[in-house]
Amino acid sequence: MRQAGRYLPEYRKVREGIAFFDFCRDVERAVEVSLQPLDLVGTEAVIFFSDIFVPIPAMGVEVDFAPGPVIAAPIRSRGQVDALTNPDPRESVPFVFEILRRLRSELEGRSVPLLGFAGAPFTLAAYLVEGAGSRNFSALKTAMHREEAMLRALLDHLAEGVIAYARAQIEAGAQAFQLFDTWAGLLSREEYAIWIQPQHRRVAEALADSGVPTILYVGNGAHVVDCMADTGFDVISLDWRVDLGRAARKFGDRVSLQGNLDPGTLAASPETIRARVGELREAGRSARGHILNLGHGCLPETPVEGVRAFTDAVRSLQE
Ligand code: 1CP
Repeated sequence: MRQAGRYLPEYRKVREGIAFFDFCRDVERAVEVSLQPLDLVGTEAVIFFSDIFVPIPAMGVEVDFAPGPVIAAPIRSRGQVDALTNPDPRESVPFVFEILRRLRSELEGRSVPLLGFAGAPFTLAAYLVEGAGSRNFSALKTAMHREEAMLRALLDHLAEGVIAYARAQIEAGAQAFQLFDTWAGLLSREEYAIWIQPQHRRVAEALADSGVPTILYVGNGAHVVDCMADTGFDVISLDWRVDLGRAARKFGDRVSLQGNLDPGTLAASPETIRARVGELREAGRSARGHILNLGHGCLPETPVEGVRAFTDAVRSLQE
């Protein structure tokens, strides 16, 4: 969960004086910051440095970062959706696959898995319709009721793009694939089942023969954990609002779990962090598999020593 980034001084140094999208396209720098968390905080997997918006400009949407994504012309009409394209990502964002290939060769012999990722159709659509991040995404919710066909067409277009992008990442060496649906928890259970679950099923089904494990993250999704478990993803990644032990007992025979320490807890003492990690480990025991992780990404103000205390605690429990 957001392993690289502003909480690391070493990241900020490489990031200096370069626009975010140029950084994502710079293979050397992207490989360097992807590997930083391995050596600096002791993670046991690497996620390639990029952002969920990297493949979006090639669809015909102007995106900037300030510091979160900002869309020059928010998508509100069917005509705008129909004008979107879905080019082969291997041609439109070739640097992404170069970064993955380079990381695989760097990681050879270190037994460290490399994760690919993409933004889920709903989360991408949330920004594309709203125009930027938002507390309640009211333009998106308005579109759900007043521009239903437009929003459906947009989600379908994005799902097709996500599937092609995931496949190309796996071809380039990604050994697991995580779909981030950060904003899916904004919807009620009923609306989630209508708007979001079918898209998750579609992505899981398309990747079922890819040979790599698939992971689904939903932010603020404590009310839809059963829906997440019923999509075909191999692992469901939960935020800290979910009772991990309960999820493990109810769904742990069907799916593996990932999570779910509140990243805010990384400000606590090493003893507190270790105790919380121990509790999470016990809670996850009854699931067929459990990846100890945070429940969302590190924040810029996250203390590096807290992240280290987390990985140290996880490692000591494995011994
Ligand atoms: O200024 C900076 O240095 C940029 C900060 C930053 C970073 C480090 C952004 C802008 N994106 C990223 C990297 C990133 N984003 C990764 C790389 C892997 C890693 O280092 O762990 C990944 C997987 C993402 C995914 C992402 N971007 C998501 C989904 C996961 C999540 O965190 O919920 C979302 C919603 C985004 C949008 C985004 N990109 C950047 C920001 C600040 C945001 C959030 C904006 C908002 O709050 O609406």
